Formats: sequence, C-alpha cells, structure tokens
Amino acid sequence: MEDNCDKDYILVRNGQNMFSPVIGRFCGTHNPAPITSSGYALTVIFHTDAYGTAPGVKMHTVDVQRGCGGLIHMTKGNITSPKYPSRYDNDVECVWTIEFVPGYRVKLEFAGRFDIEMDDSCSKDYVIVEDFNDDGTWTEAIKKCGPANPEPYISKNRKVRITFHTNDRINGDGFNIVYSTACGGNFTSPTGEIFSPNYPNSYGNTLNCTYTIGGPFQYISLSFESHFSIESNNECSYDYLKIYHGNITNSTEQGPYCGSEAPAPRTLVGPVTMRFVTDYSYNTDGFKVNYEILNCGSTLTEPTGVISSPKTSAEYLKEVDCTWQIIAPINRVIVLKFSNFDLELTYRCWHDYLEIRDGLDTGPLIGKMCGNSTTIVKSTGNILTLKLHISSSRPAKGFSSFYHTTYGINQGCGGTLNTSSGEIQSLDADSDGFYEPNLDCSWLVQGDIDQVLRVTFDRFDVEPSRNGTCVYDFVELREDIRPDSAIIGRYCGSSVPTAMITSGSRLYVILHTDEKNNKAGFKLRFQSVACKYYLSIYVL
Ligand SMILES: [Ca+2]
Ligand SMILES: [Ca+2]
Ligand SMILES: [Ca+2]
Ligand SMILES: [Ca+2]
Repeated sequence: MEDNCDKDYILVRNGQNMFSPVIGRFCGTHNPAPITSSGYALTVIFHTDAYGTAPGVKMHTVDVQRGCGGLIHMTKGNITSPKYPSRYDNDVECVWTIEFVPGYRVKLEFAGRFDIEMDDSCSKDYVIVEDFNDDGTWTEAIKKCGPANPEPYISKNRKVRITFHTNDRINGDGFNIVYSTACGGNFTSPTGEIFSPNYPNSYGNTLNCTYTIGGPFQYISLSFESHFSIESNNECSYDYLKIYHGNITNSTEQGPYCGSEAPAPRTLVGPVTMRFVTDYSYNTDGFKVNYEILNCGSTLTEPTGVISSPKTSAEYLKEVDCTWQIIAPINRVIVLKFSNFDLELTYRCWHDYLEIRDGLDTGPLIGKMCGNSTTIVKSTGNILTLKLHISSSRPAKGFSSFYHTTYGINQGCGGTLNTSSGEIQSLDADSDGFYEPNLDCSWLVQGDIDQVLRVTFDRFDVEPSRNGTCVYDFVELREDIRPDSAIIGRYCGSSVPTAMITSGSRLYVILHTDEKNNKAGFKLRFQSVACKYYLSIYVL
C-alpha cells in the first residue's frame, strides 16, 4: 500500500461497528503484527483515495479461545471486564447478550469492586446495559463509569445486552456482574400478557414471582388462557397462583389456584398483584393471562378535561366503583357537561348511578343520575366530586363528560337576589371592558311577593350570531328557575332589548358565553311593581 496513511489505509476496530475502538491504522509495505480482538468481532475498513495504486493486502483470521463478550444462555453466572480484578486494557470493546427463556427476566448485581475511568458523561470508558424490546430494538437502562457500584437491575424483558468500552488511555480495575434469573415485574401498558417462566413448558422449582399490574384509580381485567396447569394438591400448597387487589398487604386475596382449570375472568380494582410460588419438586406448564388496564377515577386539576367511565374491549362494564375529583383554582368553579350517558334506570337510581357532590365526597349532593337523562352541573366552590357505581345486575355502557373551570357566584357570575330592586351585569373579572369567555352564570331574582318585575336594559352588547339564533353567547330571561318555566326571551347582538314585565314575582337571568369573541356585555335593572298597573301592557 501507499506509505501515507492519510491516503490509503486499513483501519481495524475492536468490535462490531463503526464506533468500536480503533486498534490501528495501517499502510506502507511492512506487515502489521497479528491483531487479536478483545471480543468476537473486528471491523476492518479498507480505504483508498483517488490517486496511486498498490497491490493491496491479504489477511486471514483464526478464532482464539480467549477474549470477552458472547451470547449467554446459562441461568446463573458472572461477567467481568477482561483481566478483572486487575486493570483492563485500552481500546477494548466487549458485548455480552444474556437471553433467558420467555417468562424470565435477567437480574444483574454488581458485585465486588467497580472501577471504570470516570468522566461526567461516561463517554471515555463505560459499561452499558440495554433492554431488548419486542420490536427488535434496544433501550439503554444503565450507563456507568466511575467508582460506585450501580444498583442491582432487573431487565424489562428476557434479554439484555451489556457493552464494555474503553478508550486509548487511563484504565481502572473494571467490574464484576453476577447475573441470574428473575420473574415477575410491573406491568403498566394498557394491555399485555403475563405468563409463567417457560410457559407452556415446565416452569421450574422454587419460584416466587410477583407481578404487579396497573395502579390506583385503575381497573384491571384479567382473562386466563385455557391452557392452565399448576402442580395440584388439595390445598394448592405445593405450587400456586394467588391474586390480590389493592396492595398486597391490605387487600382481598383470591385463590390459591392450582390444577388444570383456569381461573375465571375478572375485573379488579388496581393495583392487582399476582404471586406465583413453586416448591422444590415437580412442575408443569404454568399459566398465561391477558390483562387490560382501565382508567377509573382520578384527581383532575387542569382547567379543562374529560371524564369517562372505564372503556373495556368488551362493550359493557360490570361491578365498577370509581371516584373522580376535580379541583379548580380557589376563585373558580367547575361546570360539567355530558356527551354520553347510559346507566341502568332504576327507582331512585339504587342500582347503577353517577353521584355528583358539591365539594368533597361528603359535600352536598348535587345530583344522582341514572338512565339516559343528564343535566349541566355547576359547583358552588372550587371542588366537584363524581362517584360512579355500576352493579352487576345489568351491564351498562357508562358515560363521557367534559368539564371546564369558570367563575361562580363569589366572582360575580350568578346568584340569588331577594330584593325589590337591583342590577345585574355580565362579569368582567379582569376589567378589560369585555365579559369573560366560557361563562354560564344564572341569577334568580325574587322580587316583592304579589308584585311583578319590570326589567330594563341600560346597555347591551353580546356576540351576535347569524339570523339572531344566539348560539354563541346569549342572555336569556325566564319567568322562573324551573326548566319548564316560560322563556321571556333570548338575546344577543348589539341592539338593546326593550323594557319588559314578568308575569310573576320571579325572574331568572342566564348568561352564556363561548370560548371567543367577548363583547362589552349587558347591564339590566329590575324593580318590583304593582302588577295591576301593567296588566294590559305586557311589553313597554
Ligand atoms: Ca480509559
Ligand atoms: Ca412443584
Ligand atoms: Ca374581561
Ligand atoms: Ca363568545
């Protein structure tokens, strides 16, 4: 080859990729000394530029019985940096892959001295542990250098990859990792499967596997595969599976299960824990369960949000109790509206119901709803609590709703006025001259008994909508608070409504605004007047 190693050269890397340490760059006419990789791979790059030619090179390789890295299937053992506990070499790259049968995970414990050249980002010398993903990719779990032993690690899956890499100067004593099998784990995907080690083949002795699925405010539905086989005796005391819901120390225990009959499907309050224990001898095929995590109840503090009953892949829900709490800022209230509602209709909703309380779960009951009927709910304070109860008597589809936080009576949005005269105006909380968006304010006026109310508008400017349909923002006047009470009128736009008279002593005023196009709003005055005087002229 040419003598100038900048132009034509052979580059040898100690490992399997373009980032592996460089062992050497070779050119000229002298044969390099034999090269031994530290692991099972070398990368050789033959580079030539556009000028000059030479006969080239010929290389041959032999396998030697030393080095580092490799594929490990043994269920117990240890991995060390080369020469451990003596100092490792420069420019080393070792890659180990540990792979167990399905159902197991890999437990790694760092034992003895851990000593790898320290730098802030561990970019010089390092050990990396990666988890294998089902899609064939790897996710880095640990990257370590320095003097401190990493915490023990249990892989997410049955396969891990450990890479040890060193640069061209400064070295330490390396590491020693003890690996062994582990089982169990935390399962938080919306759906997934859990099975005993080596399912559907012999599961192994002396197992104690703990599987935790989901968390609080969640429902976990479990459905076992029919191929179920756990060593059987009368009390299921040899090998067994137990299911706990809530946390394991303070929960209802289901099981133990053994034998060949799969446990029935069930839906339980999260977190659900399953424990699989086996004794010292005789094992069979084990179990497999498919799980689904359903969100049910939570504490919500965002200004807007959605609350729905848990959605199952089965169409209907059974045996559900969920509690949601919405907490708005201290000077706001909460409005809740329903988009779907289907619960079993029973007398006084005594089977299935959605209970809504103003404040905490001990607060006044605003509504207890069942069947298909819904209403718009507004809290008086900054907390609203929803409790869903579905019994198993008749399956139901559940509900979906959305809420937003807004202004309440204390901020000037709505109220009850027991007075013979007064004023009502739209809320402009930030005093910018325009009313606030997303308002639902209602005022109930009780004037003098045996008199009627005369209503006049001082000013009026509310977002108009086409053809006076008043679908965006509006002011509505009614004779009373009842839903069936007569509507006096619904108003929007910029023309001031003419004065009017109620037929009784009450007046109900509603202001609704949507999320945009805020206008200057309205101000009205009301006054109790003798009804006889106005008897023949309804509108003045
Ligand atoms: Ca180094
Ligand atoms: Ca056994
Ligand atoms: Ca405003
Ligand atoms: Ca608007």
